[in-house]
Amino acid sequence: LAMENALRRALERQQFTLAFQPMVDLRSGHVTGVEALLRWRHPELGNVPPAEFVPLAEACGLVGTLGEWALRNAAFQLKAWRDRGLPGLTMAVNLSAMQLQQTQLPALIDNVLHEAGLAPQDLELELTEGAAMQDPQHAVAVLQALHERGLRVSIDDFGTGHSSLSYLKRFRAYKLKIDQSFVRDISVDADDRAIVSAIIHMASSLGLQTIAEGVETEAQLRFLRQQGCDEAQGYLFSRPLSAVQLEAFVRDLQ
Ligand code: G
Ligand code: G
Ligand code: MN
Ligand code: NA
Repeated sequence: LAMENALRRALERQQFTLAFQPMVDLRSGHVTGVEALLRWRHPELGNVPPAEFVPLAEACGLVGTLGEWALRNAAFQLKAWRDRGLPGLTMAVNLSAMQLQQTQLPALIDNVLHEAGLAPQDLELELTEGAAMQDPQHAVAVLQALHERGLRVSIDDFGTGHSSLSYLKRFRAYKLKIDQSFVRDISVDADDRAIVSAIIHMASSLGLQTIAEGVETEAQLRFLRQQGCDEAQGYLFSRPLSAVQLEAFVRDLQ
């Protein structure tokens, strides 16, 4: 209950912010989009990481409110960048397993897009493979409904969540985000190279896009390019940035 009150207060007192990490196209070198990452700046506790507060929000039933806040703010930030002349970015927003259980989720997303004046293709919804596989039958139904609305779903932390090829197809996924645990050691570990290569080639055969997460070195980037990975995200390009920093980062690259 104490934590529930702290989370409610944090929402009221605007202690939550979003950070934005660029996603880079490996052929053109252009920033294609950003991932919105929730941040909680608590006056006494300092920066509380999402790995701690998202599970708390789920446990006390506030993850719907928090998820809606993140979705709405991310959408309006993208609109603001467009109005300031930043072209062509997509906005990726993380969904938690519990948001998938909310029957009003597709309608909520419709409303937010409408209010922000965005099209479905402007948004990417990231769902971890593990969250999708908690109740895969239900996930198939929700992801189908989102797909019918023209929304793109990325399977996050891919390779850690035990999905099967048949589910990948039924999830109607648009993109696989290769988990950073496989990317970290591709320069030194032949098994990780084999796993990453297999994911990229399988995705390509299935008509899915690929993005590698946690790319930190030129050597990792070279291997990913050789294998035909579409996009990358990681400290090599940029850490998660404030809205102002992100805009400057994109303009510098143009
Ligand atoms: O940068 P970072 O430590 O913040 O991200 C840690 C994890 O928190 C990531 O796995 C990310 O998916 C998750 N996360 C960040 N923002 C959100 C959000 O808005 N909703 C949900 N459900 N998870 C988020
Ligand atoms: O949603 P997801 O689990 O993908 O969130 C990405 C997490 O990985 C965030 O915590 C983000 O800050 C972190 N991250 C992003 N780029 C890098 C990177 O290059 N290296 C490492 N170690 N972490 C990263
Ligand atoms: Mn993510
Ligand atoms: Na991830």
